[in-house]
Amino acid sequence: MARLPVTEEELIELYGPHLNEAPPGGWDADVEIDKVVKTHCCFCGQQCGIKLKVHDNAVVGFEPWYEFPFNEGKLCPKGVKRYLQGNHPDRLMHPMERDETAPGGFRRISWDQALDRVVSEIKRIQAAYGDDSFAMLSGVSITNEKSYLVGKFARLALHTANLDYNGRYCMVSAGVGNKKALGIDRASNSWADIPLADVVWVAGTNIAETFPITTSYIWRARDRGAKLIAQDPRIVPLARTADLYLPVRPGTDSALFGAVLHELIRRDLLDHDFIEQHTLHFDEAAAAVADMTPAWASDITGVPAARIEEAAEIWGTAATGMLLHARGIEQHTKGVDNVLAAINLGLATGKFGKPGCGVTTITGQGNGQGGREHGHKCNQLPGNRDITNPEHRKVVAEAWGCDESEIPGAGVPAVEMIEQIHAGRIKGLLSICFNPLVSSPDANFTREALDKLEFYAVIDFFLSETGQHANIVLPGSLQEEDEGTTTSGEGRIIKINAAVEPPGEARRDWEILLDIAQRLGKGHYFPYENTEQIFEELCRASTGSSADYTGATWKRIEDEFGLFWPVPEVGHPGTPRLYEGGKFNFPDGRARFHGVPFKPSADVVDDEYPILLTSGRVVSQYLSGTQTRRIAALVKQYPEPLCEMHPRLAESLGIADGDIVVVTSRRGSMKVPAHVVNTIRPDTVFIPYHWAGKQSVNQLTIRAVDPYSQMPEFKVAAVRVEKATGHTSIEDTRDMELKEGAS
Ligand SMILES: Nc1nc2c(c(=O)[nH]1)N[C@H]1C(S)=C(S)[C@@H](COP(=O)(O)OP(=O)(O)OC[C@H]3O[C@@H](n4cnc5c(=O)[nH]c(N)nc54)[C@H](O)[C@@H]3O)O[C@H]1N2
Ligand SMILES: Nc1nc2c(c(=O)[nH]1)N[C@H]1C(S)=C(S)[C@@H](COP(=O)(O)OP(=O)(O)OC[C@H]3O[C@@H](n4cnc5c(=O)[nH]c(N)nc54)[C@H](O)[C@@H]3O)O[C@H]1N2
Ligand code: SF4
Ligand SMILES: [Mo]
Repeated sequence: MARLPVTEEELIELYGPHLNEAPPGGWDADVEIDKVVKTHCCFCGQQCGIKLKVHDNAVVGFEPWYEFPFNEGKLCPKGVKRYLQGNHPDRLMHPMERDETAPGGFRRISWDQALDRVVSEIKRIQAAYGDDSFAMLSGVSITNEKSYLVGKFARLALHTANLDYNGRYCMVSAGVGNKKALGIDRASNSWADIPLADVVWVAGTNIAETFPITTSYIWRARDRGAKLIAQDPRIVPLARTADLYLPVRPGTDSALFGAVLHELIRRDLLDHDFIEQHTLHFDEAAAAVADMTPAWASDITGVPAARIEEAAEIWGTAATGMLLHARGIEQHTKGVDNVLAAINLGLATGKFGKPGCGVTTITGQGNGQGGREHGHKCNQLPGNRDITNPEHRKVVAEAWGCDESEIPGAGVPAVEMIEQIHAGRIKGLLSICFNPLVSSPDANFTREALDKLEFYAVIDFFLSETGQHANIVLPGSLQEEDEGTTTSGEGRIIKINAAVEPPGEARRDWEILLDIAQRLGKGHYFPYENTEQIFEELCRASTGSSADYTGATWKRIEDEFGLFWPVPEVGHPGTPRLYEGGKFNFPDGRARFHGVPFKPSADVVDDEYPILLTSGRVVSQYLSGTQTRRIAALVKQYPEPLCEMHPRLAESLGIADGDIVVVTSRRGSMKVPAHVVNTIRPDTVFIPYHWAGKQSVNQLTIRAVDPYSQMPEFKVAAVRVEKATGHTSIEDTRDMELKEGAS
């Protein structure tokens, strides 16, 4: 095992001396608790219920919240330790302005100075280069209320078309696929359906590490005798217990799904009545897979033909079944194709709209579901409406009290936005809740882009790696410092309760946005006194849309442990399971099959770059790591990135476990210790992506995107791997300068 021994000294060297110093008064065990607040975990899309313990305006501990039905008190390591971040000494306490002469590169300024500068730069840049030259990037760790507000703020206060969000790297391929095939972008079921499935198929998701609480739902299905199929280039923990493991080569899932559909047709394991009554275009899907035999797919995917046939047999003969997928099949230039190919399998066998049946993406980010409904995306208005559709624009203009002509058109998606910054077309940027320098593909390019901005302001509670490039830093709020709602991966709208006030001069995110709008002379569009008023407007704006919150109220959400949208009218009970009775969200009620041809990935292996690199997560770290790299107990669990590789590959390259290796793609290079494990394909290496600078795997990834969703291809890059030469130690993996254009 390559994991390095981590001493206290090493931790301090890596992360500074203040890793989780106790707040004044000490941690939980020693202090009297002023109050206990029922709320939810700030991290992943499961949004587990948790009770936070508060003392003297600091969160000092937690208790399980057993009554909350989704997780019934269970939490993963991140949920258990989340309370430690709020008191971290890196917490931003006052606004700052870039000043190269000041220690750390920033000097403290007042809120008035900071906001005046932000507003004058917005005005200057827009006057000189046009409104769209000032862009905004947002994220979905923020609540529904704030997501809605950001959408309206960017369009009406900044008056820019160029708003996009970090879900562009997360949920968009699933979103486009869901809307194209089913008409609604939401998980097809509440998780209560998982235990009712006779087969659970997990494709491209490391559930035990990324959605740990979902594991218990799958165990319940297995207790009833359900079969488990796992499709992943790595034998992830859940796959180790699977009835059928499909060791798919990265980037080839649509070939595998296609061959399964081919087999379902060949063996006539289809639900003909369902196809006839509730779907369209089956013939197109069938024609596309006519030549996709298991033998053909085996060559492409590396999965033995017999296993592909067995998958078809298990899925096609089971009375009920759920297919759960996540970024492993979605973060590709054919992410949408993969999603459509997975949905085809559900439609062909009638596995929708019934207990224990569905094909469902597992939403990643905390509010990755709600945040993709309320107008955050570059081409979207609230209620998951289309910003280019005149009808949709009219409805939203009415809800916003503006003239339709005031709403700008579609802007550019995140990767293109970074490219436009690089090209000098976008000159100014405001970001909230996004750390694109760590999380975007091709990090060297992103860094160059950030340095070209004439003005950049960031709203965050820690100074992220991206924030270090800002001209103005505005200290915003942690999740537990504000009130609102999120929508979990199940589609359950839940209530986030404030436990503490923002410390020092930090302010709630939404108040900062309102203040900027006011100073831009657009305050009349944002007359809110609290976030509940924003929620009420959001619900009204969603009426009649494909993400309908009309009947939701904060009170009902709290009283009923959440509400599953659509809630199309007051008193409506909510909709845990979509598509009941085979009714899909199109005027004719029919789901759409899609013909999905197989396409290769953007980055191809050759003699120079012969190995496939894929990237993802480990259980103890969260996303770009801004938050979890500041929590000592989580850092200790997996302190730095490692490069997983199979013993056979390691041997052929003369690499032993723990050796420092150099991984080089056509875009960049990094040094990282090897972690030799027999749970990965021998043609593939895996590096988790939670670290910055020279430890960032995104130095290697490619900017190619899916043509429908503009999702970047995080899951496939061609690389070469070599043992580092000369005397190389772990320090070199931390110190190596970023290389530009390694090829
Ligand atoms: N601990 C932890 N949990 C998290 C997060 C976190 O950062 N840390 N983030 C949250 C968020 S925002 C997200 S999006 C989710 C992500 O959740 P997941 O999608 O489950 O996580 P990943 O590790 O990105 O990728 C999942 C799996 O895809 C596999 N994979 C790679 N390439 C391919 C391929 O071509 N085909 C197939 N079939 N599989 C492939 C990888 O081996 C990996 O095991 O996790 C959420 N939960
Ligand atoms: N190579 C590779 N790259 C990837 C992925 C991968 O699998 N491989 N996965 C992609 C995926 S799925 C995702 S979701 C993205 C995520 O990428 P990011 O969205 O960039 O990651 P986060 O760490 O969530 O960054 C959010 C920032 O917002 C701040 N923040 C969090 N909550 C709040 C809040 O309430 N208010 C304010 N003001 N700020 C807040 C945090 O401190 C942090 O600085 O990364 C993507 N990048
Ligand atoms: S599973 Fe997700 S929501 Fe639940 S405790 Fe872990 S990180 Fe938090
Ligand atoms: Mo994500």
